[in-house]
Amino acid sequence: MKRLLMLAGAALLAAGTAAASDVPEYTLVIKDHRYQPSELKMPANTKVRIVVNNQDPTPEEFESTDFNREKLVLPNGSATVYVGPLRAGTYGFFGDFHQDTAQGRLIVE
Ligand SMILES: [Cu+2]
Repeated sequence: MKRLLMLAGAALLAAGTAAASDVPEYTLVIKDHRYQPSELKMPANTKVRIVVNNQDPTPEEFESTDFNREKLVLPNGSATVYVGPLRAGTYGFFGDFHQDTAQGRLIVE
């Protein structure tokens, strides 16, 4: 009985690990208050992970009203944001602290 429970636990753990690594990951770099790249293509109806890497010496906030996310990214730091699943379309995002230059969009198709 004890052995059976341990096996069940191991199976759950393995399933969790597989699910996490199955999420497609994209990287966005913030440099000179701009997103690089400024356009990210990603699959429709799929949950994705975006790692936002801020290479500026000032904080930024990764934000989108189109897909409703807001995440602070520390100077020379990274933050992870889960997005979607989204329907096909174009979704804007911006850096809340430098909206004049930090603009980008997701092309979901
Ligand atoms: Cu904000």
